[in-house]
Amino acid sequence: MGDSLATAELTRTERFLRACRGEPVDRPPVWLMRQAGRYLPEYRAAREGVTFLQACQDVERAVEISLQPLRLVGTEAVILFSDIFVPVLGMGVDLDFRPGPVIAEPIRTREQVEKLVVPDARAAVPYVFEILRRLRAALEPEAVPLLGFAGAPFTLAAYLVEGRGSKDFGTLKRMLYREPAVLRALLERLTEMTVDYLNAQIDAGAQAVQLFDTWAGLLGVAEYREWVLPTHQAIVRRLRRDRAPLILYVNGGAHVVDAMLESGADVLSLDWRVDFAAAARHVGRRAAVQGNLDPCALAAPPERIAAWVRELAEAGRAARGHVLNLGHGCLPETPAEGVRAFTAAARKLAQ
Ligand code: 1CP
Repeated sequence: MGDSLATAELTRTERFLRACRGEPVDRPPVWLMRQAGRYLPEYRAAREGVTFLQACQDVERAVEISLQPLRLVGTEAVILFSDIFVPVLGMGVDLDFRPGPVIAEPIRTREQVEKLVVPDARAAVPYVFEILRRLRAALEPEAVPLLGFAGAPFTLAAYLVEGRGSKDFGTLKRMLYREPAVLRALLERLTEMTVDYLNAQIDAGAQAVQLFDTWAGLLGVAEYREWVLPTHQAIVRRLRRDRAPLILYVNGGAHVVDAMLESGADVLSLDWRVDFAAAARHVGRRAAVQGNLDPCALAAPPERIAAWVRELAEAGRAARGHVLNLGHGCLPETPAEGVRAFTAAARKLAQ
C-alpha cells in the first residue's frame, strides 16, 4: 500500500530509473530498441537528401529524429540517434553505412590493431555530446529519461574483423582460435574506447546507458566467459553507474544469462527466444530485466499485442525490476500501429 501511494505520481524519468535500479514502480516503463528508424515515414522524410552518417553528425536533425518516437508512437524514453560505429570513426577506421557498417580495410593483423587510436571521444565525435545536451534540455521539462548507448567490444570487433555484417562472423571466430593475441589486443582497445565514450555520454546528460553486445550470443558459454564477460566487467567497473544505470543487451543469449548476471549490469536485456517468466524468476533480486517481445509480433492485431504486454509485465514482476521492450530492434517493416499498440498497452497497465 505504502509503495502504491509512493509510486502514484511517478514521472517517466522516475519510473524508468526506478525500474532499472529495482525500486518500486506502479508499472514497467516502455521504450523500443531502434524506435527511430525506417518504419516511421517521418524518419524517412528527415533522412531525405542526406546519408546516414550525415544525419548522425547533423545536431539539429539528429535531435529531431531522436524525439520522433516520443510524439509519434508514445515511447517513454528517448535514445540518442546515432550508431554503435560512430565512435569508431574517431579511432581512425575508414567505414561507411550501406545501410549497415562496411569497413574499408577489415582489421586482421596486429599492426592494424596497433594503429587504432583510443580517442578522447569528446574531441573525436563532439556532435554526439551536443546532441545529448540538447536532448536533455528538451526532455527535462517533461521529465522524460534520456538514454545513451555504445556497442560492446565483441560486437564492434565482429564487424571490424569481418568487414561487414554476417550471419555467423566466421572470420572473427577463426581469429579467436588462430590469433587470440591479436583479438585480445583489439578487444582491449575497444574496451578503453567504450568506457571513455559512455562516461562522456553520462557527463553530457545520458541518464541510463545501454551496451549492445548483439553478436556475443554466437559464442558458446566457455568462449563467452573467456572473451566477452571480462570486457563487460571492465566496463561495469569503470562506468559512473551511480549516475546512470547500465542495460546490457545480448541477442541470442539464452545460454549466457548467468554470465550476463556476473557482469554486474543493472538490467539484462533479453531477446524473444528466452522464456521471459523463467528468466525473470531465475534472475530474481540480482538484476532487473528488459524485454522481450519478438519485433515481428508487432504485426499482430492490437488486442494480441496488448495481451502479450500484460503477460510480459506479469512475468517481469519476478525480477528486481522490468523495462518493457522488444527482444531486438524495430524492423523497417514494423507497422507503426503495432508499436503504438505496444506502448498504449503498457500505459494501461497501471489502471
Ligand atoms: O536509415 C538507415 O537505413 C540506417 C539504418 C540504421 C539506423 C536507424 C543504422 C545502420 N543504425 C541506426 C540507428 C541505430 N543503431 C541506433 C539508434 C537508436 C535507436 O533508435 O535505437 C542504435 C542503438 C543502433 C545500434 C546498432 N547498430 C547495433 C546494435 C543493436 C542491434 O540492432 O543489434 C548494431 C549491430 C548496429 C550496426 C548497424 N548499423 C546500421 C545497421 C542497419 C546495422 C546492422 C546491420 C548489419 O549487421 O549489417
